Amino acid sequence: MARILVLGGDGFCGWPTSLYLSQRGHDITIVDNLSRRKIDVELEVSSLTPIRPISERLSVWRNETGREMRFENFSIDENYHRLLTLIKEEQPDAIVHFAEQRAAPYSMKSSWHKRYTVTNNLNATNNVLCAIVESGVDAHLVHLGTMGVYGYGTAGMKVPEGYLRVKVDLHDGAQVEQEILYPTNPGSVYHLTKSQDQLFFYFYNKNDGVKITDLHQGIVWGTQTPETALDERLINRFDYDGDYGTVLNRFLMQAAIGYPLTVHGTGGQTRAFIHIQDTCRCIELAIENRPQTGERVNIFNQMTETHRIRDLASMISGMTGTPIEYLDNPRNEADENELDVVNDRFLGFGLEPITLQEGLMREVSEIAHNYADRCDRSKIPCVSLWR
Ligand code: NAD
Ligand code: USQ
Repeated sequence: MARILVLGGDGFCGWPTSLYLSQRGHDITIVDNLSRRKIDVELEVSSLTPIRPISERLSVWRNETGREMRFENFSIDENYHRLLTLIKEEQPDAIVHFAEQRAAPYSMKSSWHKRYTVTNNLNATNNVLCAIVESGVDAHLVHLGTMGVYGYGTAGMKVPEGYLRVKVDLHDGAQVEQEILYPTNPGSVYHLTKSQDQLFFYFYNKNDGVKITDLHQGIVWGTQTPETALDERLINRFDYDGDYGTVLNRFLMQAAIGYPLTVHGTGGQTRAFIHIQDTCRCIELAIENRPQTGERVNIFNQMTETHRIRDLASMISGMTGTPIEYLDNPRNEADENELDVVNDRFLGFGLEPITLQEGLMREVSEIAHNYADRCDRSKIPCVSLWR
C-alpha cells in the first residue's frame, strides 16, 4: 500500500484515478481547488453527467467501499505553505499531478485566459517541485503531460518516448551521439505550459535528484470506470462544450442527440487516444515503477492508438446514421498530419490496451443519451478562435 497525494483529484481523469487507487488499497488524499467546477460557471455550461459535490462523492465512496479518502481544498499554484505542510505531514510515496488548466481552446480564448493558464500551470508545477525538495520527502512525482508537446508531426520516424538520439558534428570531423529532450512544438498556450513543465522536471531532477515520471498522454475518451459506475453519485464528469469537450466524446455525444458531427477543417488531423480506464491503469503502473535514485526523468507515451478525425467521424456516422458537418477550423493547426507513436514502455510493464470498441463507445453514447436533457446545444460549437 502506498500513500498517494492526488493533485486535481476532482477532475475528469483525477476522480476515477483516485477511486481506482483507493479500491486497490492505497491511502489517498485529494487536493483540488475546484477551479474546474468554477470554470463551468464562467462558461455557463455543466458536465453532461450530474456530478455531485466533492463531500458527497467522498461519503458515498466511504459507504460503498468502507474506504476513506481525505480532501484538501486549496490552490497549489498559490498556497505553497499548505502544500509543503501537507507533504511533510503525509510523507507521500507518490504525488500524482493532474492539477492544471487542461483545455487548449480555453487557453486561447483571450489574453486573460492565456495568462491564467500560464500562471496556474507553471506555478502549480514549480510549487510541487519546490515543496518536494524543501520537505526532504522522497516522493515520486507522476505528472500528466500531453502528446501535444511533440507537435503532431515528425521528420518521418515514430515519436519516441521523450528523448531523441542525435548525432552532433564536432569541429575536428568527429561525431558525438547524445540523447536530448525531444524538441517541443506546442500548438496552444495550454500545450506551451506542458512544454515548459518538461524543463522544470529536467532541472529539479538534475539539481535535486527529484524522482519524476512525465506521462505524455493522448486524448482521453470514455466516461465511466468500474469504480465510478458503482453508484450514480460517483459518476465521472463528461465535458461536451466547445472549450472542454474532447473530440471523440463530443462525436459520441453528438450522435446520441442527433447533432451533426463537428469536424474541423478536412478532419485530416491525426491524434493519439487512450480510454479513461487505461489512464487509471497507466498511473498505477507508473507509481509501481518508481525511478531509481539518480535516474533521469522517466517519460512515457500514455496512448494506445492513433486515429484521423474524419475517420472517427465516418465510423460513428456509419454506426449511428448521424450526418457529418465539415466546419471552418477555429484552431491554427495543420489540416493533415501523420502520427506514429512509440508506446513500448507501458506495454512492457503489462498494459493491455483497450482500443476503440463498439461496446465501450456504446457506454459513452448511453451516458450521453441518458443525460441528453441536460445538454445545452448552444454550447456545442467551438467559439474560441485561435487566429
Ligand atoms: P480537469 O480539468 O477535469 O481536472 C483538473 C483538476 O485540477 C480539476 O478538478 C481542477 O479543479 C484542478 N486544478 C486545476 N488547477 C488547480 C490548482 N492550481 N490547484 C488545485 N487544483 C487545481 O482535467 P482532466 O481532463 O482531468 O486532465 C487532468 C490532467 O491530465 C491535466 O493536466 C491534463 O493536461 C492531462 N491530460 C488530459 C487529457 C484529456 O483528454 N482529458 C489528455 C491528456 C492529458
Ligand atoms: N476537433 C474536431 N471537432 C471537434 C473538436 C475537436 O475536429 O468538435 C479536432 C481539433 O481541431 C483537433 C482534434 O480534434 O484537431 C483534437 O481536439 P481535442 O479538443 O479533442 O483535443 P486537444 O485540444 O488536443 O486536447 C485534449 C485535452 C488536453 C490533452 C490533449 C492530448 O483537452 O488536455 O493534453 O487532448 S493531445 O491531443 O494528444 O495533445
